[in-house]
Amino acid sequence: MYPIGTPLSHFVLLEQQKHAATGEFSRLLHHLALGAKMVAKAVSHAGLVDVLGETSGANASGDTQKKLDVYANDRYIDHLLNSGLIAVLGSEECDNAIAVPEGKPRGRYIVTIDPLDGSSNIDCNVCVGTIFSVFRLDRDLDGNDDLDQLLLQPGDSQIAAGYVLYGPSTVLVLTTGNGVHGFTLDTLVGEFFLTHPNIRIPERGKIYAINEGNTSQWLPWTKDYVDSLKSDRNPTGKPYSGRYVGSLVADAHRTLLYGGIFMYPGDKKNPNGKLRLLYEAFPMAFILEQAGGAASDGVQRILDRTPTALHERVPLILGSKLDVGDAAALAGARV
Ligand code: P6P
Repeated sequence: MYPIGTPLSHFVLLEQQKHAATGEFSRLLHHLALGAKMVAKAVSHAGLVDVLGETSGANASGDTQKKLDVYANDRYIDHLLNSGLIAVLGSEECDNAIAVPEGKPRGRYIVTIDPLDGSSNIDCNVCVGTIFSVFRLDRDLDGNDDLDQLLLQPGDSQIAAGYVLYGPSTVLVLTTGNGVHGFTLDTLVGEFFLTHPNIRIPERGKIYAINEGNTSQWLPWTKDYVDSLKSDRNPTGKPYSGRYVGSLVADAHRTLLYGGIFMYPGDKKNPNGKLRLLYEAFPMAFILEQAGGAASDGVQRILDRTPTALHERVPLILGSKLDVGDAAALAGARV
């Protein structure tokens, strides 16, 4: 257990020593943290610099790209590609795999990233975030690799995952497979400091998060489950509170710290839901499981899945183990 206030750079070095790591992973986290600091600054000044507003572009999922989306994507991608540690990158903002440019050093790490999640909330100053997963190849690339295919790694093969919440403070939540730890950015010092060591989610919570605007499209199990949470017909015997930000990182962070359940389930209109498997559900599932929670797609454990496409969507039921178990059982999951 590291003391509150441990700088992220120190935490990463201590973890590296614990695993007799080469230092490459530490350098990778440094580049991710650098990207986070730059995006945090841009997000906090968005209203002051002409960074708000939309570009004329749209991303692979068809979402209109906000200028900050593009800025955030460029910052993270530039830092990672210049690290010399990357085999291939995948980003919500890019249709296909991102290769390391010819002539630049490559490595064995794969990073998939949603550079600025929840960006539809930017113009009204609601929390947004960055979500990422890290995988590691057991070999160097050869000239014949299909980079798009290389991104489609199984959920359980993640070696690290994290998110950055750009809110009243900027918080980086990270797992490397040994628990979940939260770091808060001191903007004056320019360093992340350990503020939430060894985060554990309550076994059951009292808060549910789902977009009730989709009620008319819900499958019967979703309606039955949410109705039970809004009444005393649930294991707590009391109604849950409803909270929904509409920014996955904000809703997931509250769920991680306070417990309860977040759902973006499949429905009659979108059987696979809205959220993306590779760079939203996988990292959040790894983090929640490492904190003692759970993540299901309503049929199976999220981390048991292997993507078939970079921008594949997946139903997501995320949160406290008992709450996710209740919902997944109603959905018919093999729990
Ligand atoms: P809805 C943001 O656009 C996002 O991708 C996630 O951050 C968030 O959880 C979800 O979409 C919100 O979607 O349909 O409720 O607005």
